[in-house]
Amino acid sequence: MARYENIVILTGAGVSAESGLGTFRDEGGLWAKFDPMKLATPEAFEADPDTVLGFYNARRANLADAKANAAHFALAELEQNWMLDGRANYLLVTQNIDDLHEQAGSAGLLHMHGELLKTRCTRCGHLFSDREDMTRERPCPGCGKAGGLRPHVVWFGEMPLGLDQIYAALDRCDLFVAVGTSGTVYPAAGFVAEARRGGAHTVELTLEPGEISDLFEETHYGPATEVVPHWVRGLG
Ligand code: BV8
Repeated sequence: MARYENIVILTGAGVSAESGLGTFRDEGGLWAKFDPMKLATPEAFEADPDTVLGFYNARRANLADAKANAAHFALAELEQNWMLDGRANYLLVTQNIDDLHEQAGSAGLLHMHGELLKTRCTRCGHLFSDREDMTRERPCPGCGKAGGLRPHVVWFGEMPLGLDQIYAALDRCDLFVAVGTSGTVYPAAGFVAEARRGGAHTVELTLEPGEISDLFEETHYGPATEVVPHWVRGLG
């Protein structure tokens, strides 16, 4: 097994599925019940803030008793070993807005679609950790005004976070691993092609083949809590 120096890992909802958090496109997934175009867009928030805030308040409450699973812990362990071995770079990019990677101890972590446990004020920009319900009546702890609170998440049509850092990491990586993502949302779904352009070895660890699976040189299918720890243990 080659010795890799620069790894980028991209995770999606599948890594949190066995922690009880819904995925988006699987049977009974979140988007099967709610139409994302009605809820996860700035237009939806503008048109019906109470419904959009209610959707995120429900997901925030659901997150309260969710626990990191063996896949999250395996990725945190990989990071520790990677740095202890003196390898150059480790970056974990997650599309997920939950805090399960943090619970497992991941440090080199970038939430490209934002974080459900953070609230932002659209009036003053104040960004703060928050587990309470967001309502139009609740005043912002920063400016004191009500009516401006929204979840610190990236909606469809909004610019994902950290793209400069992500593309720089993709350009230099020699190992790219996608875990539990269907490869349907861009620009995240385009990262594997970017990594291949830079000559990286590409690995997909997910339940079943998705839209971008044929772009991966190595694939392992099955539940993340089995496939991810097994793959991490086998890594040279
Ligand atoms: C943007 C946060 C401008 C909110 C989310 C081309 C280029 C650029 C943009 C576009 C483009 N084409 C279309 C677009 C627009 C759009 C887009 O991609 N639309 C799609 C629907 C076609 N993209 C955007 O709007 C993005 N912004 O484009 O800005 C721009 C342009 C160019 C360059 C830069 C910027 C913003 C997208 C972010 C939207 N916000 N979430 C919230 O969570 O409410 S997206 C949402 O879906 C999630 O965050 C997640 O990231 C995303 C994808 O879902 P997955 O994580 O993959 O989950 P999914 O359910 O789909 O799949 C689960 C997988 O797990 C499956 O493979 C399943 O098999 C597997 N699985 C299930 N169980 C298990 C398992 N695996 C292992 N173990 C298990 N037990």
